[in-house]
Amino acid sequence: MIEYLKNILFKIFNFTVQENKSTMRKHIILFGPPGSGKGTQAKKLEAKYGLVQISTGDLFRYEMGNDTPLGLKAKEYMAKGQLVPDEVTIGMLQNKVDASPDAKGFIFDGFPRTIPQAEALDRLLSDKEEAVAKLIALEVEDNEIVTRLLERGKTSGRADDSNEEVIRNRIDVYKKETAPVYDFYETAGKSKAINGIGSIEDIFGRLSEEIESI
Ligand code: B4P
Repeated sequence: MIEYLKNILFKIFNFTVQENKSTMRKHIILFGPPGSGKGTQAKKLEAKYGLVQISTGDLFRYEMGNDTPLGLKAKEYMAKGQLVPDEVTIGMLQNKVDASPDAKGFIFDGFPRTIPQAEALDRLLSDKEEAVAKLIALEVEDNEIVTRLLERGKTSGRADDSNEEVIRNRIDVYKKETAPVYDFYETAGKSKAINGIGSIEDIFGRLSEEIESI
């Protein structure tokens, strides 16, 4: 009899856990230095897992392409390899999240890039009784980044990819202002670094493993 009751309780508990796991939205932060492949991988993950990619870099480039007031403001900073101010970035992000209430989850690509952005993201999600599930960082060394971005600069027309000094400044800004975001989520046991060197498919495989382990 006791064995029977234990079995029933186990089944109910297990069902509840599975149910929660399948209905909870998965929010992933794709992290790493400029040119580490966040945008490249986020698009592939979006297609595989049905998550919605939010790239703050792409959002700014869209605004710049349309010469909006936001775009004109972002242009000043991006062309020098600096970060766009937090208040501008956070407001834009909030609008984008609110515009996709039915998403299965988000892949935040290039956000958060500062501790205040991370705190704002946590607040925004906790207002919805949700949270970041995992931060996955792509590790790539400086010289590889410079090579990749100068190569992309030949065809992208992006001012921030066109000279080595600006690219090195972006790497410095990453180390000073963005890298602490890794530690911020590490204290909650949510950060994981993976090797960002190799073929795009190999890196995609490493990322998929991390996402499926959540
Ligand atoms: P972003 O647009 O976010 O992007 P990124 O740092 O240039 O590159 P990403 O890591 O996405 O690399 P990608 O896949 O493209 O930022 C641009 C600027 O926007 C920032 O400097 C900042 O001014 C502003 N900004 C954005 N978000 C902000 C925020 N939250 N707060 C404040 N300011 C913000 O790959 C790069 C290249 O490498 C590509 O050419 C790709 O083909 C190649 N590549 C990718 N994977 C490869 C691999 N495995 N091997 C070889 N090459 C590879």
